[in-house]
Amino acid sequence: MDEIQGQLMDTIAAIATPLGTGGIAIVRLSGAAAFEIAGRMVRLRKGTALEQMKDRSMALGDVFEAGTGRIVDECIVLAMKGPRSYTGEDVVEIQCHGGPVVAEKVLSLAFRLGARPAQPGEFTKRAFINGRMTLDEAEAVLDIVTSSSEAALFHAGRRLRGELGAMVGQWEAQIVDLLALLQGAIDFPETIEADRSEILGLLGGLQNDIGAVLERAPLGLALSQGVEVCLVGRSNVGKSSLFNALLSRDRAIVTDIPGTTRDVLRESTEWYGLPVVLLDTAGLRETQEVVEALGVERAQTAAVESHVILYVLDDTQGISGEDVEWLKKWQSRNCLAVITKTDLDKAQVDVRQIEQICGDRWVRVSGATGFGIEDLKKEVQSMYASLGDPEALAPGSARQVDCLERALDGIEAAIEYLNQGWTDDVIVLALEEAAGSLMELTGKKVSGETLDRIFSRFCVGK
Ligand SMILES: Nc1nc2c(ncn2[C@@H]2O[C@H](COP(=O)(O)OP(=O)(O)OP(=O)(O)O)[C@@H](O)[C@H]2O)c(=O)[nH]1
Ligand SMILES: [Mg+2]
Repeated sequence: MDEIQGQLMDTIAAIATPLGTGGIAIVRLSGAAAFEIAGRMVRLRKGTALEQMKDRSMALGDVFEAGTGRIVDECIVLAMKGPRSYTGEDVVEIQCHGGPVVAEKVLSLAFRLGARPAQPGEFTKRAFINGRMTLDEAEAVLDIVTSSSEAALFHAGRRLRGELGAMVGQWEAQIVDLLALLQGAIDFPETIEADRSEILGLLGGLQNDIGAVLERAPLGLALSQGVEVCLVGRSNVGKSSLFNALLSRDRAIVTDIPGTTRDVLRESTEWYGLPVVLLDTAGLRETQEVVEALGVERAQTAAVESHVILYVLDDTQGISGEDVEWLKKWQSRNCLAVITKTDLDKAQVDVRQIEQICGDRWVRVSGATGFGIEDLKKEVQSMYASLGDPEALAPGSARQVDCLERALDGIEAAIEYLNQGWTDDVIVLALEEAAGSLMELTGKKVSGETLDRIFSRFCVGK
């Protein structure tokens, strides 16, 4: 943590609002010299010094260029003294007019007076390092900023308010108590005896609780990162037309030439509250053409790596032997057969044949008229709705899932050792692993490398 603490010496600055024209832009400074730097670039209208501003107060002022004295813009200054600020340090926010030139100019003045450019997520990283939030809460901040649906927003909100962290903290405390008991029994075997059946009961409870939260992980990850839905099928069946219809815009090139799509196209969207990343791919076919062959390879990889496969069939052509092979190969995954071009009334796809492979997981649509498109979205959304209540508490990142899985492994190992009659020191080792993994989740125990990985995903200014 020392190396991490060392980074806190500088005063950082960044524009906290998106670049572009708008009502206001906010330039944010954080660090020991925030008030001093802001005081040398903003003159308050009431005539008092900015450094004297009371904690959590605001004042009208003018940003001026040191040296020339030229006024850059009028502004509102917000003063927040550490430790009761977002970062836990002294924070000054300068609200100027919302134009990119003015905001950049104000920021450049802060840099000239000694602030350094903030790295992505550095304000939130400082909040974590200064104990203003736990690591799972910091991750929730990012999920709120990037949430692409209301369900995702509410889910991240619960985590930002520390509900997941509090639960994990309780589990950790229970394990730490057990560790103290076991350690006592090891050190003072004559006076302390750990009741093994009681410990087994407690560990069984923890196993159930952590297991229940882990079961909701697919839903939590879907909400925070989006469900990857991949359109695949033979060439020219109408995948790109569906891609456009599902996005309600003309995103992918559509032609009647087989092999039109080459690369994988990805677009974010939302279907009935479910954040979705939709993928369009090259048609699956044997080809000697180098670029197309690479595209076909990528299509298969994309399908396998996606959460949901939409296998597209052309209703004017029917089902080929290849279609049957692909459908059989992917039916154990979340695969839905999508029969398109139904507007042409050819009805060549034998639905009974589809049902034999996919059961009731098929829909009829038309990329040209939009028929069935909403039903298709609802069908995918319902696959996820069946995973559980979207408002229920669940981990929101692969990192959190990994920590919980390792904690569960540790607990299950301890249960096994207890049942097999191993000595207390072996059980202690397994439980230490479990407690350590839970501490990693909330950030009580974390490496600088993990922090860098988490915060590099943030934008500058957050
Ligand atoms: N009438 C009708 N024509 C469609 C429909 N969907 C696609 N088409 C036509 O079918 C042809 C192929 O459509 P695409 O969407 O490019 O097919 P694709 O599967 O993406 O093709 P590749 O990228 O080559 O694999 C085009 O001429 C489309 O206009 C549909 O629902 N109805
Ligand atoms: Mg295409």
